Amino acid sequence: MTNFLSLSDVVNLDALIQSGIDAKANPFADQHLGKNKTIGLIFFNSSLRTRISTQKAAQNLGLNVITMNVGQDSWGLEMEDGVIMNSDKAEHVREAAAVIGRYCNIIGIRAFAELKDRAKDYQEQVMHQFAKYAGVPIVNLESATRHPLQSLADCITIEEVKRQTPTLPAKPKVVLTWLPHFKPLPQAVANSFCEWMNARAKSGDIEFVVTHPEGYELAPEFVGNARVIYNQDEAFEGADFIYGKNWSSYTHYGQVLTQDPSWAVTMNDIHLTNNGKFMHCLPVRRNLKVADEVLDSPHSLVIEQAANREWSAQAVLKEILKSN
Ligand code: AN0
Ligand code: CP
Repeated sequence: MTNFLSLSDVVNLDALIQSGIDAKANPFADQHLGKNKTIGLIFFNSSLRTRISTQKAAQNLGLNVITMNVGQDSWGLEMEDGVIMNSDKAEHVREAAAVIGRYCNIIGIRAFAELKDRAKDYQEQVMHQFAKYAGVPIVNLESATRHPLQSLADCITIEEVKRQTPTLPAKPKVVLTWLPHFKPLPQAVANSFCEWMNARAKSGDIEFVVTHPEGYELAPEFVGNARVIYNQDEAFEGADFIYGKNWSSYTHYGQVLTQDPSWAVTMNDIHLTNNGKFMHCLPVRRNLKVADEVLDSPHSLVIEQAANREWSAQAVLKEILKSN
């Protein structure tokens, strides 16, 4: 593996999931791989889980870790080529990426969608500019359109529950549901979850359904062959896993079209499922998107899911270190 920008960088998904599960059982088995090497974690946006879990995974592999918040710790970075740099951005990504690439053997980058210009966000300029000019492997810590380390942790979490729960059907039903929120959020987590769950559905591991209000259709390249049901109750029937996430509209780009509270997940929703588990990438706003009674019940997997971010990062960094 050179870069980890999306699912397309993964050669064998089953093996990568298993590598994460193995890392959890034996975190320090590969400490030699990162010895005397350095990873730089570059954040254009806030983070709790991604920052700490990736740092921890890197340290488990023997890597040195440097973390930087762009614009706060460093200069603001210009991404556009050929512009006169007379804005508030004092440094160009061409120099910044090249320089960080001289200090670091791997670079992780978090850069959310701006949610203003759809074509621009979906071009993934920040990831591509860093990949072009850094000269070292790039890891996506959530980009404008994807959050693959989250999706890998989600796959690990579902796989673990499958192995621990013999009563689950051979192909558990996984439902991605939109949740209400007053602020426009990126589509990245939902896009990636669709991408990775469609792959799991294709290999016969799960059945995958997406539910959201009209107007919240995700980009067709991410929805793929998933079944889309606009009625949330109908979608939840017999579900084994409910994955909640808010995203802003893709078609009316970046807009909040509804805040309908009936889309929040409560125990009434869980009762429609097959004793289903609730998943969310976090951070989650309690009682706006999901009720306390769900998050505080044995149905919730959110803490285990966040814990698995360490093992998803470790599986990916191990692959990169082995092949570079
Ligand atoms: C971000 C998002 O929706 O993309 C990060 C989630 C991991 N969430 C918020 O901004 C609240
Ligand atoms: N799930 C996730 O990526 O969380 P952070 O934004 O806190 O990193």
